[in-house]
Amino acid sequence: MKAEELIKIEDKYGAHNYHPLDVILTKGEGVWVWDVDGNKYLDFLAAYSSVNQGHCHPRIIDAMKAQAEKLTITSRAFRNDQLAHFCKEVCEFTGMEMLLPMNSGAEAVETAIKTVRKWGYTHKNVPLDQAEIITCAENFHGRTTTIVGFSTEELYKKYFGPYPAGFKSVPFGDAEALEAAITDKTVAFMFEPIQAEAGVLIPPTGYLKKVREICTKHNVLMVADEIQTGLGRTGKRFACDYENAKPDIYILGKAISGGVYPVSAVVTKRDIMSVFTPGEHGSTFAGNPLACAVAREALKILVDEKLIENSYELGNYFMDRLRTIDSKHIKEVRGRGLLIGVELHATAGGARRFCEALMDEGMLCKETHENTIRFAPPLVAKKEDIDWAFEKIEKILTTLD
Ligand code: IF1
Repeated sequence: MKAEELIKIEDKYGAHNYHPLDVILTKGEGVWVWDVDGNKYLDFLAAYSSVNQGHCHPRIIDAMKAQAEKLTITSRAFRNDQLAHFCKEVCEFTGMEMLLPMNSGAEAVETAIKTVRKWGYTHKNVPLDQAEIITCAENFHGRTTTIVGFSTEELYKKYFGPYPAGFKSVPFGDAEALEAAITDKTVAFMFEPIQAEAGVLIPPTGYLKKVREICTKHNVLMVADEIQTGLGRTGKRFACDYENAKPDIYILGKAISGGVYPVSAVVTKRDIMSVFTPGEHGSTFAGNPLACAVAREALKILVDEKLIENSYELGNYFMDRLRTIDSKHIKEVRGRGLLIGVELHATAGGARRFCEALMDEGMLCKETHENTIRFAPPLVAKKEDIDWAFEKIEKILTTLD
């Protein structure tokens, strides 16, 4: 079927909750994807940082096929022989003690919210149903009704209320505002160590360390949403590692399965995770053997192929090169590892037209918040891929008016 026809049908029968670039992909391998007309593109979005291991990594696909032929799902009514390994391996990788598996990122965020609330009632004597969670302005943690309720972005939340109580907002990067917002009822501070959706915003140096100190001082749980920034995306295992600030809870998703299957998780210390008793939380699909087998292989690849180190080195190399571009449109290049934002001036006419022009050059990326182009290639990218992309980016940023 022709691309135009597919677009027509999708627009007729599919909800219009996205505004995708009109490229219809049908195949992927490593950093490359192909459209239905046979055109090849370098994928510099990596499905919002989920295919960090590259598209259709043969080891992940083999693990998936092998497990699919054996056993796919048992539900948690019974045990399966993959879950134990998955929990142990992720705990060892993160330096944590216990894991609760879920499917989507938003579900893991919801799980973390339930965890810290129950912890507050059982470990901190917060009066029942009065727990407060502090979040950041311009956060992005997902799309459930609870999560959009504490979003500060009108597009994500308006018309979807009423919203649950129990959330407070402070400016991102402002440790004093966080400390001032804490009360006896505060159970947690939940944040992204780099705000990706908000435009790849990196907090001031020392912020993460201060957050750690403040949370410890006030007996408030530090909950890092590393769904996007974790597992090597920013050039370290976790974005929090840049300041050796270890949170009490990591929320993980996306690349934990290499983007091959929806897998997410909350990982934390034993005394915190121990708040859950049987029946209080769960999901039909969470922790199924297919998910666990895929995620186990994806995690091993990050280590075996040194993708975290690669992200660090190539990210710095890429940012150095981007900073040499002499374009009237560029306001700032910022990022960590291979999570990079190029913010354009308000006069540039929005980032989307640059993404569209890059698509015509054979490169896929996505604007975020109007004026920022985000570059987040799979972490298996090589220097030559970055150089290839750089030529295109430089061309577009210096030739478009
Ligand atoms: C969409 C952005 C990326 C996330 C963090 C939780 C979730 C996400 C830090 C929820 C999801 C996605 C979802 C995607 C767009 C996207 C995104 F542009 F909105 F910000 F990646 F950059 N925490 N991020 O980034 O995870 O439930 O989606 O598995 O279309 O909504 P999910």
